[in-house]
Amino acid sequence: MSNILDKLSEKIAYWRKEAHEILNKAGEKVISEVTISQVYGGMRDIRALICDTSRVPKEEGLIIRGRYLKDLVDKTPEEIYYLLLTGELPDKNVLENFSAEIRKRKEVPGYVWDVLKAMPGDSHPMTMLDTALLSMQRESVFAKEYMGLKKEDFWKPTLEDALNIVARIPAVAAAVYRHHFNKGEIIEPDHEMDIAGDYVHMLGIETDKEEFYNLIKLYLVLHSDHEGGNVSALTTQTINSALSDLYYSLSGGFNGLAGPLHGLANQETLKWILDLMNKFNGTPSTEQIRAFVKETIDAGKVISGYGHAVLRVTDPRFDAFMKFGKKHLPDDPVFLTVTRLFEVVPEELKKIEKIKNPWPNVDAISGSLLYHYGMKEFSYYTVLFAVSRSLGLTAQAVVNRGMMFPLIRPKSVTSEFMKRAIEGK
Ligand code: HAX
Repeated sequence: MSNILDKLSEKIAYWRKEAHEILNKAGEKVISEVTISQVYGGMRDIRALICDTSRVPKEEGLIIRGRYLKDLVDKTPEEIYYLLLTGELPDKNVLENFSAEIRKRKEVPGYVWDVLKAMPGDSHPMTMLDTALLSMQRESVFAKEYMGLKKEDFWKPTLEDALNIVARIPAVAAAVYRHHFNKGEIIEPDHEMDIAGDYVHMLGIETDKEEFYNLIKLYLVLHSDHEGGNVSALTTQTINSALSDLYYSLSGGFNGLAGPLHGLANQETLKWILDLMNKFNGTPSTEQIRAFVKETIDAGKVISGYGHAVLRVTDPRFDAFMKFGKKHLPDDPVFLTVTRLFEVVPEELKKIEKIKNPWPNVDAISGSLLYHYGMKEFSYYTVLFAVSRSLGLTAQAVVNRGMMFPLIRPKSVTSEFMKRAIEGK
């Protein structure tokens, strides 16, 4: 795997030098203060992590390695993964070499299928994906090699694990789909296909294959990364900082992604939309939507797919999916409901003072597109998200080990400490 190894060796040497200079020049400079509200409030906006794979300015949304999403929507997951890892988009030759590197690692160990088949049929698809991933921990190159390595080289076996996971996770995820939803035998990977094409092939859904391929490709690109502070990224990197290998770390991140306030929101959103459509026998009117939103809020629930911990505008990933929907499925009733919700929900959420962001996030729309192409089992949607997010989370870990970042270990304080802090003691 000399090409990506050589490229990263060069990049990591440069990034280390850059960090060294920053620390030498301004190590004591204050960049973020911490208020008591932030400590009680989920540490929002405290700048306390480095993540160079992507950033999410609150008024702009996802920017991957300095590039806006609008300039990346036509790329493949392989191109995006190379960009996340190295900071550069590959040219044709580099891409071919990198894609071949991934293709040759596709074979999933046979025992993974046994693990999946042994699980109760009603286990959530995310539990199945996660268990399958964790069962492969014995394959970790990092776990086997780190004892004999210097810290400077920890990123190399981490890269091995990262490439192996990214190459295999679509097959595992497709197997979860076929097994959990009784779709028949698992479909073997095709070693000639790219990540998105093979995933579509292994899911085995009867649909317009070309359009579904384009949707899955876009899906994998849009969900690939979202800086370092979200639940799954922070969890993955915290676990990885203890030198737990990427199988352990990513599995921890996936468990966070499986929460309804994070990645599970795509499942919850589609369920809510279908309930809404069932209640009103089809695409609801504006007034019916207003009533349903009120009913949901009054029941103490959130409107899934709306709001964000960082964003204060419509998520550009939502915009990218909207463009896809308008082009390919403008008359689909579920998609039409999503577009109508977009006209009404922000207005309603703006009326609730405590909600900081009334705008849709990516989960407000992704499910409606999958539903159109025949992936109607919405409890599967977070698995798709996880396949995509594996790109960013593993890239972050490779970079973090390359940078030799230490164990993540912030300080907690007691309520007693807070009381005394208020009194100025
Ligand atoms: N519907 C109803 N209430 C909402 C809301 C929504 N869509 N968004 C925020 N609120 C509420 C919060 O629950 C909170 O209420 P309490 O003070 O009573 O607890 C209050 O408004 C303030 O929240 P906030 O500061 O605006 O938002 P947070 O940073 O606390 O939370 C969330 C961000 C994404 C968790 C939140 O907006 C939410 O629950 N949205 C719905 C779930 C969702 O779509 N999650 C996916 C987010 C994107 C993602 O990670 N994808 O993986």
